[in-house]
This record gives sequence, C-alpha cells and structure tokens, in this order.
Amino acid sequence: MNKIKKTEIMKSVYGRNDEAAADFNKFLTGKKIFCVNVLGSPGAGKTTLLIDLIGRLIRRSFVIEGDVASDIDARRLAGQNIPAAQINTGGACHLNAAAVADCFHNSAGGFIGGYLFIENIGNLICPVDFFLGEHAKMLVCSVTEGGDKSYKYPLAFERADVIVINKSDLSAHVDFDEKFFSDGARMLNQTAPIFTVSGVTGAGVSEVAEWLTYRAAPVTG
Ligand SMILES: Nc1nc2c(ncn2[C@@H]2O[C@H](COP(=O)(O)OP(=O)(O)O)[C@@H](O)[C@H]2O)c(=O)[nH]1
Ligand SMILES: [Mg+2]
Repeated sequence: MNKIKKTEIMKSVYGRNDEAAADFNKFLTGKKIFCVNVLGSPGAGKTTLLIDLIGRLIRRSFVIEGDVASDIDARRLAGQNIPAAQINTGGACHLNAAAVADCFHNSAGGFIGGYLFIENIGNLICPVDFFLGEHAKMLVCSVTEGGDKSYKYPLAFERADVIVINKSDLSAHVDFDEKFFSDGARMLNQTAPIFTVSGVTGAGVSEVAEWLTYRAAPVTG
C-alpha cells in the first residue's frame, strides 16, 4: 500500500472514531455522567486504584474494562459491588468509541448522574490516539516502571488531564526518581496535576477523588 493511501485510510479511521466519540460525549454530558479514560501500562495498578477511588466518590460509578482477553477485571470490580462491563478487543491494542458506546448502552441502560470510568488496554501508545468521548484522561504510572516513561512516551503525558504515580508504598524498594519523572512530565504538560498514591494502602487517593469531584462538577451538577 502506498504512503498516501495509508495516510488517507488512517485519517478516515480517526475521523469516524472522533465522530462517534463526540456523539457519545454529548450523550454522557446530557445524562450528567463525567467520563474518565484511564490509561497506563499493564500492571500499573489501574484496576486497583479504581476500586479505591470509586469507594471515595459520593456519586455512583460504572466501569467499562478493556482487555485483549478475559473478564478478570470486570469480575474483580463486580466482587467489590462496582457495576462493570468488559470489552475484549481480541488483539487490538486500544478501545474505540463505537465499541465503548455500544457496551455502555447494552450494559448500563438507565445509568444517570455520576462517573463512567473506561479502563483502556494497558499500553502507553495506541490508546492515546483514540478519543472515546471522555471528559478527562487519567494516566496511571507506577514507581516500579521507572522514572523515564514521560521521556519515552511523550504523547500520553502531553494529553493527560491528571497524572497518577501509583505504588508509592514500594518507593523504598525501587530506584524511582520522582523529580526526574515529574520534570519530564512538566516539560510536556504544565497543567495536569500529578498525584502520588498507593492503590494498596490508599495513601494519596482522597486527593485524586477531590480533584475528580471538582473537575466533574460542571457535568455532574
Ligand atoms: N504494592 C502495590 N501493589 C499494587 C498497587 N496497585 C496495584 N498493585 C498490584 O499490582 C498488580 C497489578 O494491578 P492491577 O490493578 O491489576 O493493574 P492494571 O493492569 O493496571 O489494572 C496487582 O498485583 C496489584 O495488587 C500499589 O499501589 N502498591
Ligand atoms: Mg486492569
């Protein structure tokens, strides 16, 4: 396939996704639902953090879990009484807006007012390019991944509305350089708050919940 043809196909893929995402965003806003697209590497602690975070929010939440295969995360959330649905991409490295909107309409009918969290496929590259209709992107990193991720995956940091450094309880055991990490993130993104948390001990998570509540208020009312 020549380069021009490939570029045209990719433009059309992004264009159609952006249209579906804009429609879904409008639908969610109309229902007073604030939507968060949760991005991060596999194992960064996205699901663990969501369980703690959701427990601290006053309004209710629904979670769409994206994984290549398995419904482990959706079952884990259901075990904590958090309503959740699972999308399996069967190989694709990111979720798309049409699949997310279909999943929501099929599994969360009647849900009004609150939060929709979409846990994207664990990956710092592909999911960044696909708008899902979210009001905010939350990037979850962890101290065990090393402090250089902001330098290696700049777009994820550039587009984040909030950056979370998870697994702070393990800081003493790894050589994570928080200043190096934050300097890299700040070069790319001057506005996103950076929170240091532990999804296991709960340290710092209430600050994330406060930020989210404040940020969501214009939508949730
Ligand atoms: N020590 C520690 N372990 C964590 C923390 N958050 C998650 N984990 C562990 O990291 C692993 C991956 O967590 P998970 O939430 O499934 O990550 P996800 O793939 O990003 O959703 C699990 O074994 C969790 O128990 C944390 O804050 N501290
Ligand atoms: Mg997960």
